[in-house]
Amino acid sequence: TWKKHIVPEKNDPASIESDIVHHTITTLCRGVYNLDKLAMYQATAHSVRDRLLEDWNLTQEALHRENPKRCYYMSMEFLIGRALDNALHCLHVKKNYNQSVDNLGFSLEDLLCEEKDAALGNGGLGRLAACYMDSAATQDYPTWGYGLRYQYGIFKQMIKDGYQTEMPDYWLNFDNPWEFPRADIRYEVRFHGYVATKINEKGETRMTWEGGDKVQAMAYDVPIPGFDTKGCGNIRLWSSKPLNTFDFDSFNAGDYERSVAEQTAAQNLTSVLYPNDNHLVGKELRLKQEYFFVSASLQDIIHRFKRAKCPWKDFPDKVAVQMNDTHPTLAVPELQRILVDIEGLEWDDAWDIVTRTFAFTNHTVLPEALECWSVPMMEKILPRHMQIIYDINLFFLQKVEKVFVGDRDLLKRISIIEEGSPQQVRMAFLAVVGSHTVNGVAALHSDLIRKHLFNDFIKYYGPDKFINITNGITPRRWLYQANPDLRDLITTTLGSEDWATKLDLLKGLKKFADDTKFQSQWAAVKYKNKERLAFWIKANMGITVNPDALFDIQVKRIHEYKRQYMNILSVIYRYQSLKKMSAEDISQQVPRVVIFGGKAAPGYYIAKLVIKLINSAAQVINNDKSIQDMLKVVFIPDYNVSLAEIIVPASDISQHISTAGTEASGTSNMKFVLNGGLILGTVDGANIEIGEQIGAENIFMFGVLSDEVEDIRHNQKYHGLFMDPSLQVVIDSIQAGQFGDPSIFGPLINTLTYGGDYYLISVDFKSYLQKHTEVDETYRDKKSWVKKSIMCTAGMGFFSSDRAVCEYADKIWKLKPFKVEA
Ligand code: 26R
Repeated sequence: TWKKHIVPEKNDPASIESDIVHHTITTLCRGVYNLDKLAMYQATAHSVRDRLLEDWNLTQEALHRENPKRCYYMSMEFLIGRALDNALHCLHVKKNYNQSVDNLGFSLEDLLCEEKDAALGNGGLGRLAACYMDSAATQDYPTWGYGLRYQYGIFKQMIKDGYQTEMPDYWLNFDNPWEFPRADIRYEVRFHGYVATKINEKGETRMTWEGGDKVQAMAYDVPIPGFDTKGCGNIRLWSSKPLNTFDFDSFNAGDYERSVAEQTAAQNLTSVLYPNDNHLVGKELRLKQEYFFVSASLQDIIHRFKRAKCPWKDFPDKVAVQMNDTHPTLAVPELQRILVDIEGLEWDDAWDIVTRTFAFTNHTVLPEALECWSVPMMEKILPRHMQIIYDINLFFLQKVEKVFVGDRDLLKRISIIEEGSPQQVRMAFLAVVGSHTVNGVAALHSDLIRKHLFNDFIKYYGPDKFINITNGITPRRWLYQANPDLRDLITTTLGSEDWATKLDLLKGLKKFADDTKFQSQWAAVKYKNKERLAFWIKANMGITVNPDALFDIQVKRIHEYKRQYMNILSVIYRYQSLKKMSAEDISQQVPRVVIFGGKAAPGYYIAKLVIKLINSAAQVINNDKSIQDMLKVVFIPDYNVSLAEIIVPASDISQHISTAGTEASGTSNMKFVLNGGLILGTVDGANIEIGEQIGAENIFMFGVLSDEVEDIRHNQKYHGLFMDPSLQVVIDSIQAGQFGDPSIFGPLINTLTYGGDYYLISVDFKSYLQKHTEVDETYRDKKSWVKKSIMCTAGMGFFSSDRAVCEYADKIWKLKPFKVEA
């Protein structure tokens, strides 16, 4: 049929070669004689994308025809990274592409690096969304992502004089082959205006939202290839455009410039991803982004639902919506508004539909990260929603009050509206009330939100509404693609590559853990990955690191609760210890390379000082000949998904050392262990479950437990701090100017002393140093280390995002796979 005319059917190297040349001439309009790498990447990407199209169309047509229940994953962030390598693996055409690109005089691995990361996320939450889209597509779940098409992703980080500076990430500068603009899919989104009453066709009085300003949302589709399946998923991203109407009022007033300015403002709505991770800065533009996102997505979902002409009460049988944290929570009052004001349903019938549709995932317990919006701001921008939220709250509190008669304190605590001036809307509470299920992202985290954040809600709803789904990561990107040598070794050893979609099969490696030959193959792979990272560091930073040293890595957003500060303090302690040793003793030490990476929110002063301290310490330590290269410190700039793919396979140890109870889950911990790296970590987040899966003997854990933290903080407040002497020595050396002008670090040091050491660095410091010693001693015994490394990978089956997505589908979405036949 017609498809045959456009879809490439042959995947032999010669056919691929001619497809690439074809795109060079047609899509790029360039001659083959003056091609640079970027152009060659683009032609290659277009030819790969052609091969995805058939799957995408097949899947979407079949879904349209059969109309099964679907799930929509609503997320303000998708931290996807690069697409080309992933697509090549999913389609199983990488070998042949290698050959074709080679024939054309380029190297495929070089071309892959030409692609800009799609960095539409801050960190954990955004990357999780990307992993879940991969797993949903691979397992044929009819799931779409909805998000925003920011023109600027997370900023580029540069280090100048040891300090972080930020540069805009204008990632759409060149053509992006991985998105399809859908000029025909547009919706109007309103802001401001006023609420009026009207009489509808049934003669009932209804509210109506009128006036205000409108902008347009246009859809861009990003195909998400599944691995080993014809099925192909989709993320629909919205971009704001000016409404193509003419503002006659402005025109009549002769104010042409103002008309244009308004159009520009409309476009700016989706310009930039807010770079704050775990810290709310209640900006009006951010609230507008959230509503724009929710409004466009719901209009699209409802448009699709209506095509099948089902009655409204069936909506929850056709549609499940997962809210990735509270950022999409305005979807709750928005759906209620559409059903009551526009579709004419009764309040209770509408509310029943709403609460059977939505579910909500909480990703953080940090109080400063919980979204609250001021009522006056909300009233101004979304007047009708504010009324609906008040009504939702009123009906909810009335029901609570029936069960807990006269408990004023409870009502005050549980209210969606927080009293104060101004009043605030607690988005997490609105999300709980508007959802049928709420989940945390690791066992400990889910326990903690049941015990604290949502405890009052359990009194009313009972415990079943609050469940745990431990996070997962996609083994395709994070092992199969990022670690080709380990992939091949595992595949040969297990006899097939089925583990890539059934990660539990990795446990088959356990029986080789004592096999000397396998151990040395395993160690050789790790060594090669460390060489690859060492090469990158040399080439990009000019620092020489020795792959024989123990690679000790901490890469994640820079935040006080993640305690990169404690890490660098311990590095300085190690440095001081080396300085006290004789040359002979120094030569007997285990050499270490300590690697940091991560971005600080641009307004997060203390986090930026941590980066400066790391770089200042590195400067001194790396240039001190007397320690015989036994210690090196590297801060890798601009940590992102693509860099993670090089860094993760190269760790001996990675650090996940948050104050107990503060890291909801962590997912990079899973990535490192999957690649045979050991963890040095606190009893927090998913570290705990990782330890249970791989065995306590294969993980280095230390520090106080989460249920001790409150008491310790209380004691510190009333009885003062106990500063560990080893920590005091380190602080003294900073204050003595050993790492440059000490006045720079004053505010940072104050967080330990005058700040009351909120994150308990001085409390955990001693046991942290002890664990470091244990790590060194264990590393000396290469054989037992390799065995641990093998046992790490072998025990990680549980942490596949395939398992996590299955749990969401079974327990929350009530969703079945929908297989597309070839
Ligand atoms: C609203 C704004 C201030 C904001 C708050 C928090 C923006 C972004 C965030 C990011 C948070 C929610 C986040 O990324 N949390 C991380 O989610 C991961 C995936 O579940 C967890 O692994 C990780 O522990 C958690 O910090």
